[in-house]
Amino acid sequence: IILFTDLDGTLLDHHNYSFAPAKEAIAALKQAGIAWILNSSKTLAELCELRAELGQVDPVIVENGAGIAIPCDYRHRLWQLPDGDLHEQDGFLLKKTGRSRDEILQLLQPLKAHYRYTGFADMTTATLCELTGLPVGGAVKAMQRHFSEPILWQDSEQAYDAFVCQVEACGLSVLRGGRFIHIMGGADKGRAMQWLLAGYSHAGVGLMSVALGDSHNDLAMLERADIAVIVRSPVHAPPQLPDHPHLMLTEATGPAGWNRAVLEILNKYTRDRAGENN
Ligand code: 2M8
Ligand code: MG
Ligand code: MG
Repeated sequence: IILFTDLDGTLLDHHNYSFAPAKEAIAALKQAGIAWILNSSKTLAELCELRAELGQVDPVIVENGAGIAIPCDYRHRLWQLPDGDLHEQDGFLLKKTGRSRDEILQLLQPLKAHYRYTGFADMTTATLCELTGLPVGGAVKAMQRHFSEPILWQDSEQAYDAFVCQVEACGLSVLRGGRFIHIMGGADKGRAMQWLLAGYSHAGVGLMSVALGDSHNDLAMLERADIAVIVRSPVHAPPQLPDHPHLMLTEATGPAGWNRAVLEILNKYTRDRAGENN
């Protein structure tokens, strides 16, 4: 078993970013030695801080799948390093899967005059704190982006549909998070998950994958998982994932829902394993 999880609104409370209600399941994952991968819209700077707080030692996927960071001292846990250019940075082997933020900003430039929205590139730290409830240090880290541009949409829904068409015509894509729209340069959480999974499969034998998320930007990851868990959001309707053969929707929101779902899956998994061994 291997677990991929979103953070904001999923493992972290949408409003106060606390993971306290999930502590029991986090301890159970560690106890079982199961790899758990943070797969988030957040930046590497934000995730470095969170890894320390969570005591998480496995790889992380940053900026909605646009970057994959494997700790340098983690090589031995992977069967093989998946293909692709990796470069070393801050103690991680880093894989970039999409366009750079500079390229994205350049492609967006001509659209700016036609729609009302504010991107992180044009926001002050104070505004970002106000919009997200992040402390100043957290907002500074959220702004250290390399492969994606979140925007706050301030125009009509109709204008939004036209905007999405134009963004896609530029070769970019749009993912909706809990608060922002993320403009992406060809990456998503599902593709990054797939790439990393290849490193864990021995001779093509894969692990059973579990993914947890709360928003539209999690769908590509949830679709690829053997067990998909939609964590209920206190602020928006659950994203639609029709036809998934093994889908759960949590009763509780955020980290409380995460906690119960992970414990339930772990209990079942260890029961099945015990059954196999008898
Ligand atoms: C942004 O991401 C969330 C993900 O759902 C959103 O779109 O609402 C990102 O900027 C991330 O870096 C930041 O930590 C988060 C804070 O709420 O917002
Ligand atoms: Mg989320
Ligand atoms: Mg997220």
